[in-house]
Amino acid sequence: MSTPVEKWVAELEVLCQPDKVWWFNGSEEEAKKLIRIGMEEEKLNGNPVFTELNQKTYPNSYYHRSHSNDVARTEQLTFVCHDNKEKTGPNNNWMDPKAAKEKMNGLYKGCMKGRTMYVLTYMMGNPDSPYAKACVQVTDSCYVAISMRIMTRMGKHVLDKIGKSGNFVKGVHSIGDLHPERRFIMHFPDEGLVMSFGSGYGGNALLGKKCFSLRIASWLGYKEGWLAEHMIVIGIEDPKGNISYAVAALPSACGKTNMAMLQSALPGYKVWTLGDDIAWLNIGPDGRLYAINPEAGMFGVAPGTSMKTNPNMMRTLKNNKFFPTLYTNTAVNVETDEPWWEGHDDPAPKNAVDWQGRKWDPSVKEKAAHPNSRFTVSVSNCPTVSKEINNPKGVPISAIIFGGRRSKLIPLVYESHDWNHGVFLGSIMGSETTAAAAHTIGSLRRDPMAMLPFCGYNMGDYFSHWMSIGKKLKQPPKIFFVNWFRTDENGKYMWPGFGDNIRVLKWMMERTHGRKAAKETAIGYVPHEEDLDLSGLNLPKETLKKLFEVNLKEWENEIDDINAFYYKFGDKLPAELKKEYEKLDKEIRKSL
Ligand code: SAT
Ligand code: MN
Repeated sequence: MSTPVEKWVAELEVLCQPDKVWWFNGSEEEAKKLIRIGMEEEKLNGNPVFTELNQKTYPNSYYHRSHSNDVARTEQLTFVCHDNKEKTGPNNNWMDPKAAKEKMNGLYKGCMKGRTMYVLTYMMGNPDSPYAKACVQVTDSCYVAISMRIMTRMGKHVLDKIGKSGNFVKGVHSIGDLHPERRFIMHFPDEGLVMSFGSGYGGNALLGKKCFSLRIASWLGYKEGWLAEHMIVIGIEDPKGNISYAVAALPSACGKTNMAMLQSALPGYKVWTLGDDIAWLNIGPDGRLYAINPEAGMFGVAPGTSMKTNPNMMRTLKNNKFFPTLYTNTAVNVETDEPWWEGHDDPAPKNAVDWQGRKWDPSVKEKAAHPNSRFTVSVSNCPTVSKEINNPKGVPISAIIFGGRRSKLIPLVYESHDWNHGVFLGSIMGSETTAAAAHTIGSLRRDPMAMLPFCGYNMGDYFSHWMSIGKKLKQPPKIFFVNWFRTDENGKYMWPGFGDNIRVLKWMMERTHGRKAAKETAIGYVPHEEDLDLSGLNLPKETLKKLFEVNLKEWENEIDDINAFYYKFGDKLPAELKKEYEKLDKEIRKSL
């Protein structure tokens, strides 16, 4: 008698018609074999899938070049297929589930002829955690298979967990012919199923990541009473050795990864890394909020990463505990076989190939590395990895941090009045676009909780769900908002950022332990100037004052913009959020 997993895989074998089926056991030996296959047999675009990097300076590291049209998530081809459009919400593309499946099955028919179907059995979360979920993904890409080994907890033991229950999240992936018009990522939340075709890129193809751990998981959380969030998880240690835990959601290009591995500028303080992208938040038996990071690896943006911006990431990349580390679409120095990217500590190589394999030297105008080039590395290679990373219960959360990139208006840090007001702050989160995002520079994009592309159901219902979680918590975390990017009248950043952000984290921790008072304003609690630890930092009093300034007279446009944004959610917008909006609106109108 075959098990539910075997039955499901057998059906896919008939549909996709691979030459071979390879069930992964998750061992290092197997990963080494697969890397060999990627170097010697499997091809992408006529090139080997992997090439070896300098094993002396970058041990266990391999290079992968994607198809040049396959370098990022494709939101316009990503669908959330609930049985009706309203459940999916204005924040997602919708397709009728039956039509979506027919479309995908058509694409999958015979798509693995001449290829191997890799069967990956893995857990999101520590298998011993009550919050972990068992998953199975099939793929015909050895790059995807190896990436999943880094990003998840993979192995045959997962099959024992699933047993006869048939309780597992399913992922079907084929790289297809990489034609951008035949590239689809379909989610079926009620079935716990993701179908992906035509891309090998992280968020499109590593189905345990954004597809399952955010889109599908957020729906499971809605039904089961927990939250799947686009958040880092960190521990903040004080000089006495007490560690408090926080989660943070920041839009892209706001230093999220740097914060996850922050190197403290304050002596005696230390940040421990638990997660750099995704957090699952559950209410523990004691009524507190607990976080686990369902992932086991980091899929980080390479350009801009250096000893100056993120020393702990650079150290992680040189560590060789876990096999392997991958580099995708960076440049390569052909004299040293080392990866390189814009913003790297090493000077630009004189003799390199760029991310598309073309000869490159510093006189070439185009960038050597793709702006979204990435490394894929196990979190266990990180020198600041928390000893709680595998704690099945997760870590108790004292603070939730939202943030954005705002040149004006928003103080360096402030604290919400209470849970509902904190959810309001998350819901109006927004960031001014940078050159990296292909939008007008400086325009404001609202991205509630940094979840807009990742919430697997109607975002109005999602806001209500946040409200209901708050009601169930006995000791809700405090909610903060940060903005490292406020500028002065000359357009210069007023706050040094990076390792100095520990000063802000320190203030938050003092607030959560009731050790510091704060100034009440219409937008929330702002620190008293003397309460931010500026020791060793030469910051003029005047600057600090401006960093904390709240000038309601300047908020008229902001509140109108929030109103327009909220309008999109129609009747689904919870009454609690409307109330928070109206309170702030009244204060602003009063000040004008
Ligand atoms: O979605 S990924 O995690 O692959 C990266 C991204 O945010 O685009
Ligand atoms: Mn992310």
